[in-house]
Amino acid sequence: MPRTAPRICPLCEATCGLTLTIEGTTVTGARGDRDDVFSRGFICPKGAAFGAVDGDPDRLRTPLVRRDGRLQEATWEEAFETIAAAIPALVREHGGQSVGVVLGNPNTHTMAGALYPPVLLKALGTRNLFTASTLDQMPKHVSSGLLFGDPFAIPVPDLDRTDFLLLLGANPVESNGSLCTAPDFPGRLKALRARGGTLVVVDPRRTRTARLADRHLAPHPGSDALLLAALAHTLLDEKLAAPGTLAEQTEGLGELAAALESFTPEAVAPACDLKAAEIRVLARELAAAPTAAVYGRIGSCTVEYGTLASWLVDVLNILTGNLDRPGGALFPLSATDRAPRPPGPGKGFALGRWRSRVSGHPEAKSELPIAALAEEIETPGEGRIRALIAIAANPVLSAPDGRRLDTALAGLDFMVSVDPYLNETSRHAHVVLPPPPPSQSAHFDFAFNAFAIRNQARYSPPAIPLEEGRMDECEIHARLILAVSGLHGAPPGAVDDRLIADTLARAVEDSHSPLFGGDPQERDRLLAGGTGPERRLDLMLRLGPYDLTLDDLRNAPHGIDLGPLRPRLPGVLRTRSGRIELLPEPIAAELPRLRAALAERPAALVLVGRRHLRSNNSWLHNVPALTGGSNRCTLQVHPEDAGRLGLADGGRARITADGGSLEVPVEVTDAVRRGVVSLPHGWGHDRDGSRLSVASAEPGANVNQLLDGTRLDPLSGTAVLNGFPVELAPLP
Ligand SMILES: Nc1nc2c(c(=O)[nH]1)N[C@H]1C(S)=C(S)[C@@H](COP(=O)(O)OP(=O)(O)OC[C@H]3O[C@@H](n4cnc5c(=O)[nH]c(N)nc54)[C@H](O)[C@@H]3O)O[C@H]1N2
Ligand SMILES: Nc1nc2c(c(=O)[nH]1)N[C@H]1C(S)=C(S)[C@@H](COP(=O)(O)OP(=O)(O)OC[C@H]3O[C@@H](n4cnc5c(=O)[nH]c(N)nc54)[C@H](O)[C@@H]3O)O[C@H]1N2
Ligand code: SF4
Ligand SMILES: [Mo]
Repeated sequence: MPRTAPRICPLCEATCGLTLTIEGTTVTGARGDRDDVFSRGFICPKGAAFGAVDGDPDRLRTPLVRRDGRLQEATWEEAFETIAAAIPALVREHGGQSVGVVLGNPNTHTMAGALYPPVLLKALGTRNLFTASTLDQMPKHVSSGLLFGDPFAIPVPDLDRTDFLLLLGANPVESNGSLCTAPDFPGRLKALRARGGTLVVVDPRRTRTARLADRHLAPHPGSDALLLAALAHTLLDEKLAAPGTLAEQTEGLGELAAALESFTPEAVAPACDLKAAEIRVLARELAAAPTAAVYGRIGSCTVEYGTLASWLVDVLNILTGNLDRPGGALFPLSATDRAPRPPGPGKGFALGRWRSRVSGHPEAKSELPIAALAEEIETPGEGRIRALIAIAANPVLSAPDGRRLDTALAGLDFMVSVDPYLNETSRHAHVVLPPPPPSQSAHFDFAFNAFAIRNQARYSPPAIPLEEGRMDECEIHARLILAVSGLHGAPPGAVDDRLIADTLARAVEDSHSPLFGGDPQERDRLLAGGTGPERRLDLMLRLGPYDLTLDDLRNAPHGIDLGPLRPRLPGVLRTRSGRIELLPEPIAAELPRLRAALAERPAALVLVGRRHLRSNNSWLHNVPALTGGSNRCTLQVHPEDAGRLGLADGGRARITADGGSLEVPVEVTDAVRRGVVSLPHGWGHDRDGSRLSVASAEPGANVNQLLDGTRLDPLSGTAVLNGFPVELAPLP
């Protein structure tokens, strides 16, 4: 008899509640959970394919260990013994820096990825940390760090209540949203318009999101910072700025007008390829809306002025008085956030506390640019990365210049991959540790609840018991930490016990903590859950703002609603001044670079990316239900550009940029603007030694091979993945 079980979907940031149908130990179906307090039954084609993703026959079932140069099946004991024999010795001889750590996107979709990597980094004592953030949202962390003193204090648009949404460089109808967790984002955009609100989309492509909008502006890629600066300039110049009570909490308001002086609509119009008049109209509409939110994502982050654009998004939210008010952009308060404490000055946020060894890139949020990983492995000298631990990461496809990284990874002394697939990256490992499929893992959204448009908490226990021979991903991480620390063989629960004891010891001493004053051992005995990670989740909930426990979540399988977002200023601020720092020094120092862009002539042809509804970065191309149809790796070219260059729809072209050239199929479409071509990322599954039988049959081309890793947003170290110049030529 089939049974059902709830499971939060881990396939994108929307975190929809699913109802899985299970026969024996197989997921045979998935539908939206109508009772889920947040997603209310919404599901997309990826969630509907949960069973196929979960049951992909190419998923690894056992660890792999390299013997005689070949990866072969091994026991867990052998796998961890191999790690224990390699890493501690390297650290002893060459120091912790000799081990690099790469963390990929799915870490934000697993409990293990939230709970253990910080412990691993501490155990190794390495500063060589590289993550998908420097291919993604690092500019937003940096701007929030500078403005609010906390890189995780990222305001999210109040989608369900706003009157006006200005959305830049995001296509939530296909991506389902990012840094704005909102199940059924498309439905919420339609509802915004249905209640009389306005949606303006800024994107060089006429996306499915742009098609829902009242207005679509298609500027030249990479020019968002200029456009946003001109909007802010207009608000100040036309005396439309109305920060309201935010003014008292903000430093630097008075200096802003001078800092943005050059960025008049007329001055930015040529570089943006927009009309000055339409920029002025937009600024006036933004100011006139009863409530409004400005929101920027990938297309405003992974660009040349990503940090400035991210900063300007919140400058506009502040100037219009919309930051921290219902209908504007608010700070969520998740169930595992620290319980609020009295406002006051904090430690602030510093950039560039250390630099990368080879190119001297400044750290941001304790990370180095992933675009610089290959050179840190290849370049000889003290501090070279000799071993790598990659967890849920496929940088050979997701980061610039995969061919160079391929060669670098092949030259490592030792590499571990925690990954369910043998793919472009993990094929270089000496040990591959495969996590179980998501149906066999418990789930809680540590990351995305902190970016959700409604406060809520949901927990999914494993829908299916762990299969014989499998190891829970939390246990894999804990054992990995023990193995690299020279403690191989100790019980994995020791890692959690130690953390719980430390946290409790601090909490009982902290007068602002909900657990202040008790006896740590007694508190420890209260923690529910059979496993270390469950006990840690329980502790975080008890230390959180809502007086919740894990048992509360267990007793509410469809989640607990914690209400709409509420104003949180000044409590969220951790700046040294205890106020919003509107014009921080690193930003002011970047503005001359943006000013210089006013005079630059845009390249004749630049490339931008795109996402398909049935994709997820590099790792869902192996699921037949999610491939084919329009989900193909084609180069979209505007008809006029195609005509000028002699390209035909369905033909092939050679595309060339800094990092190399690719042969790609051409799709002629006016969905991209003139002077812009679009190629999706995550393709290029044509490398030997991987086990991706479906994906390798239709490999596609790796767009990141067009980059050489030198184009970065300087403050955040984020790779410029959008708006870089390319050349195109037809192929016979
Ligand atoms: N040109 C271009 N490049 C881009 C982007 C772009 O827009 N344009 N987008 C960038 C962005 S936003 C991101 S986030 C990065 C993503 O970059 P990465 O994180 O490097 O890549 P992913 O494809 O998300 O997958 C990472 C790996 O996680 C594995 N995995 C899947 N599920 C699990 C699990 O439960 N546990 C573990 N341990 N592993 C798992 C997959 O098999 C895969 O090997 O790509 C970036 N690259
Ligand atoms: N289906 C699907 N969903 C996903 C993913 C996936 O791969 N597939 N990946 C997930 C991940 S890791 C992330 S980070 C999120 C990302 O979520 P989104 O930010 O919504 O990502 P994209 O769909 O890439 O949208 C970026 C848009 O920016 C536009 N753009 C490019 N350059 C510029 C520019 O200079 N200015 C402006 N204004 N726009 C520009 C592109 O045309 C594109 O439409 O999606 C997540 N969800
Ligand atoms: S929108 Fe995202 S979370 Fe929801 S079902 Fe689709 S992939 Fe899963
Ligand atoms: Mo991402």
